[in-house]
Amino acid sequence: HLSQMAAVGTWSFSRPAVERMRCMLLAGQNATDVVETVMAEVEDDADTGRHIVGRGGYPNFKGVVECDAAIMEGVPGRFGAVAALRGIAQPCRVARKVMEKSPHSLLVGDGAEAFAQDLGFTSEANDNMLSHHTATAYQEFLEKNQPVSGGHDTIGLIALDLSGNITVGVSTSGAPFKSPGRVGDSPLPGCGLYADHTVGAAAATGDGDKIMCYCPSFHVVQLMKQGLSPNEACHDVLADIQRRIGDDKCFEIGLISLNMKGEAGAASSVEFPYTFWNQGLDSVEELIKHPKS
Ligand code: SD4
Repeated sequence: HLSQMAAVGTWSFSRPAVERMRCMLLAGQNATDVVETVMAEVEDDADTGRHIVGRGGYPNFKGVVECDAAIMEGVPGRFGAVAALRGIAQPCRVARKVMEKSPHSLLVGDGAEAFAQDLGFTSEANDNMLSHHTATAYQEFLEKNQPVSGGHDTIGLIALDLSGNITVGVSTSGAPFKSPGRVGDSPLPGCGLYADHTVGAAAATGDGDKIMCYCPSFHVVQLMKQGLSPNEACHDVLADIQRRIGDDKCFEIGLISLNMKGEAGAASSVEFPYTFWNQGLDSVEELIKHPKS
């Protein structure tokens, strides 16, 4: 039985990434390779990630870039992640190695870097992890002690391949000028991402210090399991958070999801563009979620 292929990504800047995923899926590549390869390209490019992903992501308040990344397949137990990882330009590739080569599921900091080096990854000097933009922004931060605004460009990608495999990946350099050692929602299963091959997958972006308190990606997948569409599930999860903390007090959170039929959905407390393709579409679409839509 051949499934409907599909790909979804967070924010407008994921459009070329989802375009690449489309080509790779149509060429018969499997969902995990597609997510890892495309995500690694975004991570390694100091510009496409718009300053919150991998190389070219904002550093912590000591000026050091620390990345979180995770990958999860729909198959039970297939999860790997790294957090507060320094000096590695493609953290999602290390996350996949954690999933495949380590008895553990999440490695952090120095231990994650040592694991990566053992597997042949080269650690880079922090200067190579900064871009002109982020190095300048960090100097301004030191001078004015002003945080950057509007920095939500974490990449979340979900792919569904021809054989019906679903994989979700998330990668981020986290909150700009965060405390060293700070870990966000992105590498935490159920928070930044979740997948279940009987149902679908979901990913989150936004204020990770808050997002991780609600396990929204797990919740979205559970609601789809109960029969909700990807869109309904994302909306219900957001509405549940808003009900609990007060509509007007809601933090920034954007959710994307994809089910095994290749249908996508999203919901967000802020204006949230996301990009989507499935076999029924000639090209990748950009859709925009507004807080009340
Ligand atoms: C974090 N959730 O580390 C991430 C940040 C993010 O778009 O999504 N930015 O908190």
